Order: sequence, then structure tokens, then C-alpha cells
Amino acid sequence: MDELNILLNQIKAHTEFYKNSIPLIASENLTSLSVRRCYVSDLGHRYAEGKVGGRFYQGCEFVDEIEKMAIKLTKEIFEVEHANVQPISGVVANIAAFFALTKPNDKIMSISVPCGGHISHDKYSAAGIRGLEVLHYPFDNDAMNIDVDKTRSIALKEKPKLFVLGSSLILFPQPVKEIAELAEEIGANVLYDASHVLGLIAGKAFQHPIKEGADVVTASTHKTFFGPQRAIILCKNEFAQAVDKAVFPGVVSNHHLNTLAGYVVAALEMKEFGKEYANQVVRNAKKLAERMYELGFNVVGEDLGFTKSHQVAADVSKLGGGAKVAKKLEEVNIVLNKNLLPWDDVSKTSNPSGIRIGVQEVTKLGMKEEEMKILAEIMWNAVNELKEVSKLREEVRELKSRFDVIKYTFEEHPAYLFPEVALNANL
Ligand code: DSN
Repeated sequence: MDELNILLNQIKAHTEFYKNSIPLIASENLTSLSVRRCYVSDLGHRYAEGKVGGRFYQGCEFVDEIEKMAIKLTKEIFEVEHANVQPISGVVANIAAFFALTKPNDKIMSISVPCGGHISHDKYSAAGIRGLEVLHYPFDNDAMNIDVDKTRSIALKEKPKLFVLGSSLILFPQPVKEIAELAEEIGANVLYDASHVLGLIAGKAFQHPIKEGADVVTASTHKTFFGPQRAIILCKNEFAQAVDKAVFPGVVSNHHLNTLAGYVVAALEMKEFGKEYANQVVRNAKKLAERMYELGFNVVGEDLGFTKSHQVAADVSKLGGGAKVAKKLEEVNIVLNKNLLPWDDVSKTSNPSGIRIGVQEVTKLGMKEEEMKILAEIMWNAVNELKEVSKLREEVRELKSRFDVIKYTFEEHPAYLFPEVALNANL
């Protein structure tokens, strides 16, 4: 069938493009074949509404065992009292958390989008759906972090019911302890969206929000964590009932049992390899930032050592802006995104000052500090047009060809197998 062939060719072309590219989008990662095999199992055809042992459908005997494993592993890895593994995405998890922790018309405080906050923390998305009034934290641009003193003055006056922490642009740990103390003083709760840093937390390379005082953590499972695209919610026991009810029947009916099984594999991989991986990710991000800075990029966070996460941010306004720079890099097969920075107006989305870089995916492919230096040089040459596009694309292809095997999994394997090859692969 023509349409089917067109579709298959698009998937093949997409896979080929990524095979020859350097992927640096900070919210993405590659899954292992063991994770991917779960996607195509019969589990993807089924429903299991309800909780383990209390389903609304027959035929859930084995699903119950899978979900029990997911819950047990999650509680073990994150050392938390309660885990809900049913949200099918980070935004869904955030909607559930807002329903569990707030009432319509409540005030909340969250980080604005230019300062790194996720859209779902704002009026445009989940917080708006719950009818919440959103106040933004005052932000210290030099520290790339929340200004706690100014936040305190606002919070004592406005009395928000919820403090939302965690960001999409997150270079440094956030003041969870200070905000949790403030929340306690005014009878509010703290929600931390750990989507970006979940794998770093699992690998003990980043702040643990609940240990520092947050009440509830939401997180997608596919950025620095090894999982398929879904999410989890972690919390103290006192919030368990409200969270579970908000997830089901609140915002989830089918909780996508195939990716739930994939999540179990990812959690096992994280338990085994998470520490080594997370520490390498942070070392790679730091090295990339340092070399970019030496070459002349205006890398954000210079005085603080540039980064303590998987991300690097650069202000490229003098190089034409984030949109122009991201496009130039795409021409040489380096994939990243333009990004608002705290000093940008929110309306500047079409060409913001910044670019955001994430090294979690190239680290999963085995790149280390040496490769980060090469990468910074290719980026500098591309952005400043110091070499021909075809030459730079060849340099990217050469670098990538040495790193197309998935690491930090039980059996390493080629990363870019087209599905039909992948499914038949004898590992
Ligand atoms: N917007 C995504 C990101 O790239 O950070 C997360 O949902």
C-alpha cells in the first residue's frame, strides 16, 4: 500500500537521520531493546483500570505482578514511602498533583517559563486547568535560581497553598529546604517536578527533593531516566490516598501497560547502572560547558561552574539568537533547541536568547569528556561558519559513528535498528 510504504520510509529516514546526528535535546533519551520489546507485547492492547488487586477488568493477573514490581522498584530506588506508577506523561502527573494538593482558585508559586519553569506549572496548562492563580518566584538571574528572600516576602503576604519547584531549564539544585520551611510556616505544600533530573536523583548525583522537604514529586521517566515516555509520582504516605485518587479515576483510565512493563526494565537498568551513568552525565555537561566557554560561547552560570545537571545553557543573542543558532546546528546534524532565558520576555519565543543542551543521550551512547571537547569545537565552527557545512556534517557523522551502541544496559546493542530488525535481533 502506497501510504504504508510512505510511512515506513519516513520512519526509516528519521532513524537514519538520528543515526548520523548528535542528539542534544535535554528532554529525550534512548531506550534499550529490552525496554522497547515491552512496547510491542500484547500488554499494549489491554486495560487494567484500578489498583493492583482491585481491577475493574478481568485478565489482569500478570499485569498486577508487573505493576507490583514497578511500585516496589520505584520505592526502593528513590527510598520513598509511596509511589504511583500510572501517569502516562509528565503533564498528566502534574495535573494529578494539582488535583491532589489544591482547590480551584488557590494561589500557587511556580517558576516562570523564561526562568526555566515548565508550561504545565503555569496558567497555560495544568495549573490553569485546575483554575489556580499562578504567582512567579522572583528569580536571581546570576544564581540561575529562585530568590528565597524575595519569595519569602511575597509568600508571607499572598499565602500560596502550593510551592512548585523543578524546571525544564535546570542547571543547579533548587532551594527545596528553604522553601519547605517557608511552606510549613504558612501551611502550604511543596511539589517538585523532577522530570529532567529523575535519573540523576536515582544515581544520587542530584538533590533528592523529598529528603530535602518536598511533599510530592512528579517526574517523567524518559529524560535522564532510562524509561519509555510515561511518568511517576512519589510522595510521603500522608499524600498517598489523595494522589492515587487524583491519578485514577482522576486523570488516567488506561495506564498503557506496555510502557509500564518497559518502565520496570528501565528501573532495573537504573538500579544497576544509574550511579555510574548519572555521574558521567554531570561530568560530560560540565566539560562541554567549559570547552564551549573557552571557545567563546557565552555559557550561562560561569561563576557557579556552569552546571550541576545534564544541561548546559548558552546566551547566543550576539550570534543571531537561539532560533538562528539552533537552525545552523541542525544543518550540520546537531539537534538541540532554542530556549528562553530569564532575561527574555516570554513573548520572545520565536527567537529567544538561548540554546539549551542536554548530554544525557550522548552519554547513554558512551560519550565521555574527550568527545564533549570535540563537540564544542564542531558547534563553535558551525555557528561562526568557520568551516563548510558539508565538512562539519562529516565530522559529526564520524564522531557519531564511533558511538552508536546503547550502554548502561544489561546487553549492549546497536542503537539505531529499524523496528523490524530490532524485533528479530538475537541478543
Ligand atoms: N518541554 C519538555 C522539555 O523539553 O523540557 C518537557 O516536557
